[in-house]
Amino acid sequence: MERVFIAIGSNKGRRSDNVIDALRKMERGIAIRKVSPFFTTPPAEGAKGGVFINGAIEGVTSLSPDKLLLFLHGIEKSMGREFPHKIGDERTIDLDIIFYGNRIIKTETLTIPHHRYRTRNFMVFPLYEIAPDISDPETGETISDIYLRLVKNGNY
Ligand code: PH2
Ligand code: MG
Ligand code: MG
Repeated sequence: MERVFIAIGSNKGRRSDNVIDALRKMERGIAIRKVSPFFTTPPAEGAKGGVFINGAIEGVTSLSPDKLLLFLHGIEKSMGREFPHKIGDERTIDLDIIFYGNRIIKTETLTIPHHRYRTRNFMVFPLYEIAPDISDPETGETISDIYLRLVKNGNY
């Protein structure tokens, strides 16, 4: 069993309904331990469409990293996401693995910790609410350190 953190985003359709639907589906493969508050966030990095809601969960799973990725993709597909993802597309649901235990993984299909989470308010702010004290296995910083850096740089 590994502890995992997953970022959740939606900017298409009934966003809060989509999130609840995704949480229910995730529980088929992940024992959810914590759910963060959800924030409304402006589309960043050229994303098209409307305002997002973003949050994160902490859970425990026996799925391997690759199986977890397939499991999350299956949920995205079942909720109308097109594959392969087109960069910037509006999405009913986006489920991204931020941490998988303390593992550092870099393959063609999977980068853990998430390759951009450290500079993304919409990932760090929810994570800070549920896991301020955990350390990034790659940099050793706590989520609190990363959060404070973003806020001090005026990124909020
Ligand atoms: N996800 C992206 C790109 N831009 N912007 C916000 N506000 N929220 C997101 O979840 C998001 C984004 C790529 O997955
Ligand atoms: Mg994403
Ligand atoms: Mg994604």
